[in-house]
Amino acid sequence: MTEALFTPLTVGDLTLKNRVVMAPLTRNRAKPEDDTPYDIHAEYYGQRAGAGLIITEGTQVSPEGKGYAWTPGIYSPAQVAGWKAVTDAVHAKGGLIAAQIWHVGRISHTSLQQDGAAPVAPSAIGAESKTFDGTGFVETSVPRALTLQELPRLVDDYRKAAQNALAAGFDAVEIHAANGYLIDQFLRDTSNTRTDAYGGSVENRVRLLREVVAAVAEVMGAGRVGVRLSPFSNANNVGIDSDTVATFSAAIDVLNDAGVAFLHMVEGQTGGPRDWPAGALESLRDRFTGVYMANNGYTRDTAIAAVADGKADLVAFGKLYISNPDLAERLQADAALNPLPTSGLYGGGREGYTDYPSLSGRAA
Ligand code: 8OZ
Repeated sequence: MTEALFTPLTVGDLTLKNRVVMAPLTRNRAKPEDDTPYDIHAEYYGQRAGAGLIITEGTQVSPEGKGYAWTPGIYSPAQVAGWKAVTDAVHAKGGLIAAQIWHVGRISHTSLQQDGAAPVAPSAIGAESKTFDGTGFVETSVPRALTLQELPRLVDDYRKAAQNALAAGFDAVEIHAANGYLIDQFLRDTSNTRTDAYGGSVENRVRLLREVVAAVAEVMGAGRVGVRLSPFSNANNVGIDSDTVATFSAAIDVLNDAGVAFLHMVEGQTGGPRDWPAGALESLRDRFTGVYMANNGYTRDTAIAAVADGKADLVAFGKLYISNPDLAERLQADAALNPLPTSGLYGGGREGYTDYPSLSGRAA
């Protein structure tokens, strides 16, 4: 049964060498002037190429999509060049890597926006959440509601991000539709009170997701697209939808209709308890017709059991990948894991980033 986690799997157009995925991890180390990845990003991701698939940290599709200091973008030529070095490093070590494309919506601050503009969101409702502006944690700014006329531009930003991901050599794209960021804000009736074609009914609230998935799939091919959802999470104080199963069933139907390769599911509260109403997660998981990637609090034992029992096709590990560059190899060997770090998570350079030892005792 142990082997279940370490056997290859075809995921859309890709063949993963094992079922261990490196989950997206925001580390706030991009070049401050232009949100470009450094050479240490290439080193960091290259060290982790033993995963069946790496999913990058969230990378903003536009300056407007930025919500934290020092997160990387994927909209400029310099950013594409920086990411090309990353994908080259991963491919040189036999790995596969997907770009997670991200727009934070209202989880931002005017100081992070061009000309100090208000962040954008489906509705002008503040999140009562915090973000990091480069000096400390600050309350997120009250957003302005996107107009109906500018939504095609927004979809286009995702399309361009996918084109850039392709140009940068990524094997796939994961659309970030989780954790209370822009697409999740559109999905839920707590953060979306629009009265036009993008709000109100469930069909309307999934419309932006449908259009973004279509645009990205047109560029990448649906077999190279995944989507991350977190239906049961109140991350970034997004608010729990009044009918989570109905809303997210419709979201999953969007993914099924488009034939995307994988659904990346945050099971329960992001980084917290694996809680959901009885049967709700299972009904969403069973509804999806593609490859199901489970995430949130998995250990070696629970991951092996989930794959062996058919409850997951892939398991994404976040925290464990921070200090264990060779996590997949360690899990397979049932080797000891490096302890989780308590500092160096967000911001800084090599320290706490590329200096964790692999099994051989050297930095990977
Ligand atoms: C931690 C810090 C900042 C952003 C997410 C992109 O939760 C994030 C994130 C996580 O999806």
